[in-house]
Amino acid sequence: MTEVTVKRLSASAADFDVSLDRLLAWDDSVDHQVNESVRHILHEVRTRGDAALLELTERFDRVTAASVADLEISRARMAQAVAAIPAAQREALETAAARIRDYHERQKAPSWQYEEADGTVLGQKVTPLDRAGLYVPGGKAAYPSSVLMNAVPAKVAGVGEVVMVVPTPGGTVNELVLAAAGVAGVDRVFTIGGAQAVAALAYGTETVPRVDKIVGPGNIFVATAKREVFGTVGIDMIAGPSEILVICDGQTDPDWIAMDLFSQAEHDEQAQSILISPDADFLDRVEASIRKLLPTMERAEIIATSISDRAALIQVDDMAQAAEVSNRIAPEHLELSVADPEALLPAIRHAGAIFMGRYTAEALGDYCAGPNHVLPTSGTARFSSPLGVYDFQKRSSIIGFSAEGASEMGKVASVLARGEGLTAHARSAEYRIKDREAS
Ligand code: HSO
Ligand code: ZN
Repeated sequence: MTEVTVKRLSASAADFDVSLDRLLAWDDSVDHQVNESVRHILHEVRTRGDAALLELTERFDRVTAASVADLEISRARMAQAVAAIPAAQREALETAAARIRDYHERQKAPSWQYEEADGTVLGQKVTPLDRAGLYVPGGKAAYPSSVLMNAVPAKVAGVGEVVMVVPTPGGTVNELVLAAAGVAGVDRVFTIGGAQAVAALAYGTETVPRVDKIVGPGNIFVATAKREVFGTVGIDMIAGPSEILVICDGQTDPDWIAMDLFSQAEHDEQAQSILISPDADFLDRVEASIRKLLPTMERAEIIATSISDRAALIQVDDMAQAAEVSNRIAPEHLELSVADPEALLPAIRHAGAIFMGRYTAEALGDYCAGPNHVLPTSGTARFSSPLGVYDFQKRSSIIGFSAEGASEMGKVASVLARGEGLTAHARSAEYRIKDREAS
C-alpha cells in the first residue's frame, strides 16, 4: 500500500511562522548545466534557423523531417482531429471553449480619450499583439484544457496570428491537443518543442514566424529558454507547481475536501495542497478520507509524494485567522468551502482564483467555469493576476495639443527642461509658446 504522511500545523503554535516558511519552500534552484545548454540551443537556432531546428528536433524528439514545413500541421488536419475525437469530448471542448470565450470577452478594455477645455486631447489606444506563440508541452502534461486557456484569450484580444508549438516525441501527435487547437482557432501549429521551439518563436526562422509574446507552460528547458528570450519577446509568467488551499468551516463532506486536495496533488510531486479549518475533528476526518481514498487513485504515487512532502492541515482559531494565513500563502487556487463565502471574501487579498462555496470544486475552474486556469503560483498572487485578454493587448498613449494647450504646457515643459539642463527639449517646447519673447 502507498505510504502517506500528513503534516499537521497549528496557527497559534509558537513556531508556526518557521513551520509555514518551511512548508512553502520548494526547490527552484537554477541549474547551471541547463542554463548552459539552453543558451547553446538558442544561439544555434538564432544563427542557423531551420537547419538547427531540424537537427535539434531529431536529437531530442527522434523526429526526422526533410524541412520544417513538414513539421507544420494544417488547419484542415486540426479540423480532422476535431471531427475524429469522440462526440462527448468534442462537445465538452466546445462547451468549455464557449464559456472561456464569454468570460474573456468581458475583459476587453476599450481605448479611451478625453478632451481638455483648450481642445487638448489625451487618451490611450489599445492594440492586440500582431502574433502570439503558444507553447504546449508534450508527454504526460499535454493538457488540451491549457490549449483553450491560452489560445482563446489571445483570439478574443484580436491577436492577428496564434502560432502553437508542441513537441511530438517519437512522432506521435496528441489528437485531443490538436482538436483543442482547432476548437480554439489556433492559426498555425508546428510539432517542435523544447528550448529550440522557444528560440524559433522568439527569433523566427525561415519557416517559423517570429512572435511578439510567448505563453504557455513547459519543463525546465522551456522555462529557462523563456526567461532568456524575455526582452526580445514578451512572456507570460514562469509557473511553479500547482497549488490548492481550502478554507473549510468543517461542514463539507471530508471526502470532497480530500479529493479537492488530490486534484492538485496529482499534477506533480511538488504540487502543494493545504487545508485550513478551525475544527480539529474535521481535520482528523479529512486525514482519514485521504488515507481511505488514496489507494483508489490512478496517480496514487504522485499524490502520496505530493501530500507527504508538501501538504499540511492547519488548525486556526477562527475564520479571520484562516484568511490571514491564506493571505500569507497567496495560493494559486483558494476554495472557500464554507456556508457563507461572500462573508469571508472581503478578508481575502491574495489568491489567483477564489472558488466560492462547497459546490465549487477547483476542478471546474480547471476546465469549464470560464475564468482562466493559468494563474500566479508560489505566492506571486501578491502582485500578479490570471492570464487574460489584457496579456495579449498593449497600450499606446495618445497626446494631441491644441495651439492653446501647447502654449500653456510649453511654459511648464520649458522650466522643467532647463532645470534638467536639456536645452533642445526646452527650445522645442518654447517654439510653440504664443507671443513668446524673442529669446
Ligand atoms: N490546475 C492546473 C491546470 C489544469 N488542471 C489543467 C487540469 N488540467 C493549473 O494549476
Ligand atoms: Zn488542475
